[in-house]
Amino acid sequence: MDVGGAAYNELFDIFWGWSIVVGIIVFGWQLHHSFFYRSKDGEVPNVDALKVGEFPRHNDNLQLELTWIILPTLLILYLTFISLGPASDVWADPADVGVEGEDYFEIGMTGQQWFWDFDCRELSTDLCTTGVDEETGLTKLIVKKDVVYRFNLTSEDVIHAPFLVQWGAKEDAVPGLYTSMWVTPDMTGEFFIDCAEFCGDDHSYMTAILEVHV
Ligand SMILES: [Cu+2]
Repeated sequence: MDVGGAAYNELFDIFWGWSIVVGIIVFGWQLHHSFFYRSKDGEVPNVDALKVGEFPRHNDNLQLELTWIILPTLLILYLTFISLGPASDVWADPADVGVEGEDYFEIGMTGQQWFWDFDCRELSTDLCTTGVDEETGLTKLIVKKDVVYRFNLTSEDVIHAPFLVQWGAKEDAVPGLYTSMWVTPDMTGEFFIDCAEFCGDDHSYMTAILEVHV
């Protein structure tokens, strides 16, 4: 069962794949034509019979024009369609994505200019511990690998957005509102939780440390 980032990572790969296919066709086409249609030494100039101010209709190719309109349109429609899925993974009711109430752990997360504050509630166990990183002075959240976490987000002042790049998870933290973000850490180690919404002078330093243990 995957909640949150996994679907985005899959999408990322699909978009990469299609970018490579489209890139090869477009750049290959351009390179080929740049050399193939170059005028050769001694060639009669203006073989296409072009006239200044006159559109060269005799070179029209309706089939080709339709192809380069229809194929990219279909590709974009397909990519738009598959992009809708992960959005519902992130915001769906957990029961709809196969997570029962007791199968996930909720962590309160509050953004403030310019740090993140975590709340493991009184349920604090090895599933969730908070602290301060001695080396950097940043707030720290310690969680367990392969546990489904639901972050309940809000803000004390302006809009912030925690971004966990390793799991493709990012959501707005809005003052006066509760939003949520699902993350299932599947790697151990220390990671940054950055702010992805410009929130003032020290926005670029608004980082917390996420430590994931086994
Ligand atoms: Cu911020």
